[in-house]
Amino acid sequence: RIEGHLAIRIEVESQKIVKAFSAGEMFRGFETILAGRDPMDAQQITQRICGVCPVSHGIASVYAQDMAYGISPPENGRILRNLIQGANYIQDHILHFYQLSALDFIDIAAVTGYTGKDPDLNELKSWVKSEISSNALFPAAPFLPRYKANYIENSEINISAIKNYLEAFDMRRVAHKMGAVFAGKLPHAASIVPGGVTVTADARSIASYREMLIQLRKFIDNAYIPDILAVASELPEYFTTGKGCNNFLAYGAFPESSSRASDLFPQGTLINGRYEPVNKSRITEDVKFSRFSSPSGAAPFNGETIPDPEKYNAYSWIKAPRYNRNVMEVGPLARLLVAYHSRQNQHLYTIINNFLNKLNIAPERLVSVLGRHAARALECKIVADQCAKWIDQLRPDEPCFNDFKIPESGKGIGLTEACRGALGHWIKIKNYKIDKYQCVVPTTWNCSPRDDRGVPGPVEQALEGTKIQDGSNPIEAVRVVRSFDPCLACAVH
Ligand code: NFE
Ligand code: MG
Repeated sequence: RIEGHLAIRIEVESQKIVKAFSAGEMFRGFETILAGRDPMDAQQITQRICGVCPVSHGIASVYAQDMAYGISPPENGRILRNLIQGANYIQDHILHFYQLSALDFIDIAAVTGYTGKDPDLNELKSWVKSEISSNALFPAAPFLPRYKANYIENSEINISAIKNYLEAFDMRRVAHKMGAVFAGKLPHAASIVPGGVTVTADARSIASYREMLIQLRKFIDNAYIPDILAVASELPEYFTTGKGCNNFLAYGAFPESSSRASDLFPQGTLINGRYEPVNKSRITEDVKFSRFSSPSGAAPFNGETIPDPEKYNAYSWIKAPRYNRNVMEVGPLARLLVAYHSRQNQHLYTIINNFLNKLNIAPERLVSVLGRHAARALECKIVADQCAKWIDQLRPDEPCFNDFKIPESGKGIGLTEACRGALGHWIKIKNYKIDKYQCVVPTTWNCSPRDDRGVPGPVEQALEGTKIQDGSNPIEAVRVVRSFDPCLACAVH
């Protein structure tokens, strides 16, 4: 239940992780593929980096191109981009909690005690029963008591979450359809272009999006948020597990104006607990332990992607992005903490405070396995609620696109937030073609290997010190890694 090819190696002494190594196991080469192509290919090709967060790659690419061409979208275009990206966020967060993470906490065997009439649950119940009796579900380790001890024991919580797990498939389909109303199709959006979007908004498409959003908001309010609160109440020790580097970076996302003076999620860094605005010139990528012979420590505009599979001491195909040499965690937790500490958005500050009260924890406790899941769930609600406001701001049948000419040369930086965190695309154009394209991607930050100074990346740091009860089943390490929602397809791009 991890997207792509991730390898985690841990060294355990006296039931504690003393060293951890995170590795991307594959080279893809999108940056190389883009060189020499028409710049307008970029928002299409970069979306193919990933089937989970394609919209954010498309958005980052058109932001970079908007800057390079000196254009911006009309109001409708800006709002439609937000609505497409918002639909992708909702789909993706539901995917991560239910399909990817829930079975780390929920005991699926609890469904055997189900006595109600729900046909899906009854079908699942007979399937799980036959798997258990044939030991097929976990051939190497059938439902052993020591496994069970690690799961939630409250059967009511388990069964309700399993029911929602099944419904989550439908909800994700609804979210894809909702986004496709304005994206043309999903997961890879056809309509996102520099200057805006190629669709128009009319009364029918607005009504259609609105209707699907109602279903999704109901699911988020009645299933996702309560399930997170239930897991939190059952396994509170995960509020103190998997702390990590404790530095956070967010580029900001969902512009509320075309100048980006105010984004729904503000940009900023938190280093040693202090908020500062992002300074793009501080972003660099080290490759000492990555399988590249490119120069180390380069800023993205000077960055290169030269694969070196046999490189001595290198253990990953992921580069090591750093901010002013600092290791930075990115993602929903980073966005929430940056919003919270920057106080740029009072509305968000109040929502986060109320949520902390519901969880009955201090903001520091969010820097943990459960904190990352909770931040993701709350963010899903914030985005869905905001989509309801944006859809009302559309002006039917007004322009969604401003025309432009691709210049002979130019450069641009596109910064947004993909679900998993800060995402940047850097484009340089020469002779009307892409001269250079570099992506610095969320999971590249989070799953990065050691940097040139030997400092481990965020996931590696979060694993260090984690207690492992049973060396043959290091479920605690799995939970730490998965709380970052790694996507390796993206990380190695
Ligand atoms: Ni493949 Fe992605 C997100 C991006 S992660 S999922 O969210 O960009 O690096
Ligand atoms: Mg890159």
